Amino acid sequence: MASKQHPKAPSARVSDAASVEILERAELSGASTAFSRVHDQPSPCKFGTQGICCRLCHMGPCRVTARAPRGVCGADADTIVARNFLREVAGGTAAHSDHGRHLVLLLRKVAQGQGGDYGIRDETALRRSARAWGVEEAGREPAEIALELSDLFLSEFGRQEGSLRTLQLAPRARAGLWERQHVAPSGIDRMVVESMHRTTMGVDHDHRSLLTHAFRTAIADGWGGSMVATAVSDILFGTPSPVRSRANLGVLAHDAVNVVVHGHEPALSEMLAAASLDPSIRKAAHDAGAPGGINLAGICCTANEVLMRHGISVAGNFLQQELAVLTGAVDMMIIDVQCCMPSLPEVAAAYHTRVVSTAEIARTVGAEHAPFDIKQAWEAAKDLLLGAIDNFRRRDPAKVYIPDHSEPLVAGFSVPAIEYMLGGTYRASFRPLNDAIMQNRILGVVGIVGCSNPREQVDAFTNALTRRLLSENVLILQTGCAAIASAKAGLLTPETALQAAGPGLREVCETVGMPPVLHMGSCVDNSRLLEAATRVVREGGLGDDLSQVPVVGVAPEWMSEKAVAIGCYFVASGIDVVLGRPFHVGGSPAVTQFLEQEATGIFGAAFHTCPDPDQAAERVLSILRARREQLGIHQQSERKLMDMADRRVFDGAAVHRGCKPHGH
Ligand code: SF4
Ligand code: MSK
Repeated sequence: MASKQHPKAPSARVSDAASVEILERAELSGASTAFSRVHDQPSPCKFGTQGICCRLCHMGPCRVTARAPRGVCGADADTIVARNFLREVAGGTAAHSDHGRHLVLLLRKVAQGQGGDYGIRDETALRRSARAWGVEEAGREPAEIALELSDLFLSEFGRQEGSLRTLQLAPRARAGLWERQHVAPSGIDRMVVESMHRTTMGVDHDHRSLLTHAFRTAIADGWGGSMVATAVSDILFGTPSPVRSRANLGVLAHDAVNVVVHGHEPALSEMLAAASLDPSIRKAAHDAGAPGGINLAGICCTANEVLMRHGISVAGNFLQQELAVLTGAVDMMIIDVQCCMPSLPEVAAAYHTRVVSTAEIARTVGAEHAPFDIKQAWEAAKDLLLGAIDNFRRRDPAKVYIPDHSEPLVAGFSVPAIEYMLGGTYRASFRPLNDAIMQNRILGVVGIVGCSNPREQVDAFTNALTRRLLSENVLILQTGCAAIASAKAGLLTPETALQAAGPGLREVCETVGMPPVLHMGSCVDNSRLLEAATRVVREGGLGDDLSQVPVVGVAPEWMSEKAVAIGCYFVASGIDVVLGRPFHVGGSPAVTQFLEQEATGIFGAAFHTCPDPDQAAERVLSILRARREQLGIHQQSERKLMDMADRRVFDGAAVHRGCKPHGH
């Protein structure tokens, strides 16, 4: 059913020209999209927004008001808000970590020779991970290493007692702090289960206790499930390195079969990427009247996975999933898990587009379901592509409108790739970055991550903040839909971004041949940001812990509970997080104070909420400057390259801290 006329023009609700054009057409046709439905949900429930609605038992639901400050059981606003917050963190942790588990199970099958068409594509990544997690690799066969490593990873999910082994990857000072604060997590699954137990009616009622467990659970996500997911993806599919591509709806093609992969898990999309190049598939597409063959493109983080490793183009980020279908040019949209809207089949019904779900745990009413069996992955991928080719014949050219907008980009910045850019093959190192920060040519490093949200103009906050911070000599790391937002704005090309960069940042980037905005992957790959920040600590000269380094995280347009978990593991790691949208915790001043102030006393970092990009930029800059001041590097240093004597001092300090770079 058509929604009410939206009071804001499409150009006020989305930022990029392609989305504006499609949204204008959608409104003319009365198509329902997130942009029209958000207008049908104009004032979110204030109890939900403030986190003071509880439906954890059937004496309720209860809502806290001035007249009724407690639920039937006696729970007050502090308890209810903290329980709701912890459940969000548990949900986000579960999503990232279950993704990681699926990959570990695949690695294990590969190691046992039962991985079907999958194999170990990156033996260097396997050996690097083995060394990082303390698995002997010298003189052993890849399969043997992979089996022991996958068993170790699986034990991290089920560990009942003691801390996660993967916490060893954090700086020693941070891991020690977690132990002292009793937030070092045990098994990843155990943390999620315990979160659900603590929040069930009549268990944990102390907001500090609940929130402390939220941070503990989030550490199990960032340093556990997500870190493992990234490591195993690199082993199975390759460690990303810089690659050129394009982003926005204009990557869809008139003369090719458009297959859009959407979701998060890379196993099927990797196989689709390979199958799309198979001569028999290309011939079938050609025979169907598509001289361009198969045009594989991505949405959301499945897009980021295949972009990072293959340069496959990006059709859009989260809020462009429906817009892609509305081009009338998508012959098949293949969805896996997370961030796939249940509305897709309804949007697709007006076109020939087939929406195909592939994950056993993720069904969508109205979508076709083609369960993905890894044992027949190659055949499954080819079958899907043949189905898309067949459907291409049903495409109605009269209904097709592909906006002529896409931007070039460079992505693929894994930590080894950054290290290589900074130091070259023989002296791959973060030293040049640390030196540039210490010399004040780079003010600091900021991770801009997260989603897009139809309650704000899509991508606007992310891109305004990115431009402003670049001009202030801040190196930007991006993941997820925020990275795609910047790609669509042309900010992921070295040339454009360098024009926006301040003089110090520009000079460093030009010297080492590195762009000032680095696309580091999907939302699960925020683990790469933790890894990069840890490398900075281990390189020496910028403190012993992540809470000292001039690094900040920002989630400008977040919407997912995964972003809540990510924010919590950044803060628990000692990295301040600026939110463009507040959490649903305003109903409890005590919870707000814990997250925004008391967290600093525990972790050395906290949350900050800044609902506009200028305010967010000022907050980020003040945090970076404060950290620089504490390190004593706030004055502009005389520019001086490190000589060997300096280097020995830092190397000695690193050894003293027991910090060895990964893989050494
Ligand atoms: Fe109400 Fe307490 Fe039940 Fe929540 S747990 S619904 S506050 S009675
Ligand atoms: S896809 S979680 S909208 S980043 Fe990872 Fe994008 Fe956020 Fe989903």
